[in-house]
Amino acid sequence: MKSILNYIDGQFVRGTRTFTDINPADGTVIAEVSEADAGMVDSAVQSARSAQGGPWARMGVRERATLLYRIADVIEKKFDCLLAAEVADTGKPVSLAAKLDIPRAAANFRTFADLIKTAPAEAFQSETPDGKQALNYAVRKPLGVVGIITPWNLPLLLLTWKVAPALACGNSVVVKPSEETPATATLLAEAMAEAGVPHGVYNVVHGFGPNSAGEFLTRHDGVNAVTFTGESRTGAEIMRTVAASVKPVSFELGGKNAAIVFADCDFEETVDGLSNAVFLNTGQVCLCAERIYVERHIFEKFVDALKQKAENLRIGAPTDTATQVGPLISAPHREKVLSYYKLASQEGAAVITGGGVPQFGNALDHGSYVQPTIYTGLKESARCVKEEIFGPVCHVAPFDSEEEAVALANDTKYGLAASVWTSNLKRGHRVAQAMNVGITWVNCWFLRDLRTPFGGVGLSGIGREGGMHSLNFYSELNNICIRL
Ligand code: NAD
Ligand code: 6OD
Repeated sequence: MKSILNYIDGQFVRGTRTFTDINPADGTVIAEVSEADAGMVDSAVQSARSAQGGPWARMGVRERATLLYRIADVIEKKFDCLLAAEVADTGKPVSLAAKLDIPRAAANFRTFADLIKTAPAEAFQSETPDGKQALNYAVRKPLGVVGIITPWNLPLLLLTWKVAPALACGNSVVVKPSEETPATATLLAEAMAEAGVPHGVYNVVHGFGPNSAGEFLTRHDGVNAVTFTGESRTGAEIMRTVAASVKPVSFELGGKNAAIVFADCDFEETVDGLSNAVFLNTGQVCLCAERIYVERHIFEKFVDALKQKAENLRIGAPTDTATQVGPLISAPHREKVLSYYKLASQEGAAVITGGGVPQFGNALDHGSYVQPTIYTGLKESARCVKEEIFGPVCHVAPFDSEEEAVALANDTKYGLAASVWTSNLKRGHRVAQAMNVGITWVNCWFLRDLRTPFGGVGLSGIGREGGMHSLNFYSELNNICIRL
């Protein structure tokens, strides 16, 4: 059987225990994964600390950027291998991973290589109280060792979204990928070695959260900062763990994102856009729209059109290039999503489409599939409208005025993303600015420019990633004041 190993100080290392990596499309075992115990996590952190004193620390910014470009090149060279591993681990359609996940991994390294070469430093000409001159300038230094903990929905994309800026700033990292999707983090170690990244700069420990590699890493005194993407509840736990040592944290957490559809929208474009926003990656993107508010005149027409889209989606094997919807990540996650499908009916929802499990009559019946699902008729206080489900499902409700739509969209403890669909430019700006979220798209969704701030408010996170925001998190600014 294939083994997925930890990577510490440039060596692939077995753990004392193993767990299985399962293909969610058919329930088969892909590999056995070596779990890092507390001692191995400690070795990984020590190796990352040693790297802070080695050739990595002496490397200039230009040389570091060159290395990041080389990592991107190796990722592209290993495209097929990374693609196959990501598809097997996640069950996402191969067409999606080929278009989104793997190209973004390379783009993440190139973006932060470009940025670090041109990152400005602040400087101020100042005056002393006695009228003399002083000069203040800031220098950017690495934080040291960064602990990186990532989820399963976009494994390589989200891992490299953190590793690339952390390395660009001169840090060394210990990463703990999700136990559900361990493969590409270890394959990235091979890419790092091939690109010539010094030993100890990139380390991987596999395992779970509490009382396992995740907690051992966040609790470790040798870790200077923690960056985490995952559930809001997990973020709260990590916050408690790191509080004792006052480590800086960056958190990208859950969402219950709203879309607002005005009657003056481009109808076809909106239905296409929102079908994508609800069902992409089987609804397992933190930015997915689980709540859609539609102006009353076009409510019925919109629900019918979205229903047609949902029913025409091709559900199937992730490796089939025609597949648009794959399985959920795991059997337990399917149980969770199906429990919300059941709850929606108990809460009084009308099921417009879906609500169950598709039947294939082949090995996919052992996979974690659910039907794309649309509900209407729920009260705004219903749990299915308030809680993140993280599946291919949305609730659609009508509204009568712009003010009402804004109030409904903002009535949530989350605040990650929103989308607004209208051909009225003034209203587009006005409503976008009224959204209590970190990211609002107007007439589009998940259209990314990697230099822009990305993050959430409320239960959706702390801090911003992207562009200079990432570079500022992953560096310490040391201000130097010189009396002239
Ligand atoms: P999760 O919180 O269950 O797990 C994420 C990671 O944290 C895993 O590697 C896990 O092993 C680790 N972990 C769990 N408990 C831990 C602990 N106590 N200490 C240290 N590490 C711990 O999340 P998930 O189920 O993998 O991902 C889905 C969630 O992630 C959804 O809520 C989704 O909205 C969110 N998400 C948010 C963003 C964003 O950018 N805001 C992006 C992707 C996913
Ligand atoms: O595109 C990104 O940079 C990003 N962080 C996406 C997150 C998606 C959440 O599932």
